[in-house]
Amino acid sequence: MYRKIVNSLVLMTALFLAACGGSASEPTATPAQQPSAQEVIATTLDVAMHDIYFGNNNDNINNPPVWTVKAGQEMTLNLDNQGGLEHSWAIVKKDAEIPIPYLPESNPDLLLWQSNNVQPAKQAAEAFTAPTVAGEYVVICTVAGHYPAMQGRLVVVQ
Ligand SMILES: [Cu+2]
Repeated sequence: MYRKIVNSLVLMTALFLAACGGSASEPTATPAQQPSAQEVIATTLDVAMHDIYFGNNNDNINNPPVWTVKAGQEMTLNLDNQGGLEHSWAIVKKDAEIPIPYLPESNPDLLLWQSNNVQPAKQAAEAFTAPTVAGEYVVICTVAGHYPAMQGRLVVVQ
């Protein structure tokens, strides 16, 4: 009799654990990692440059790389030119119309800020101040003809 009760308790415990185990497995599944705003907003931007696109993929027109910064933040821009051509990184004024192809000498007023040109296979670090007005800004390479193939987005948050 005693053994039967013990067996029943063992069975019930096993069933209970099995049931709990089934439901407990869901919370342990990897949750979607939503980075907090503080994790996203850095004071340093690392930008890879290629011929002729920013970032890792040659699809800047359809899928421009996005860099998020805080309005008015003093930023360090680390440019890594992995290409065989010179490249730059320039912030276009909000809602400005960018001619295609972009020619640097013809439209200097379009830009809020631009880096110096980085020579092939060279790196450069520059400082700039993020725009003070929140919003999305187009970033372009100002070397003649590289825009629109070479572009990104600077998202400025308050
Ligand atoms: Cu370029």
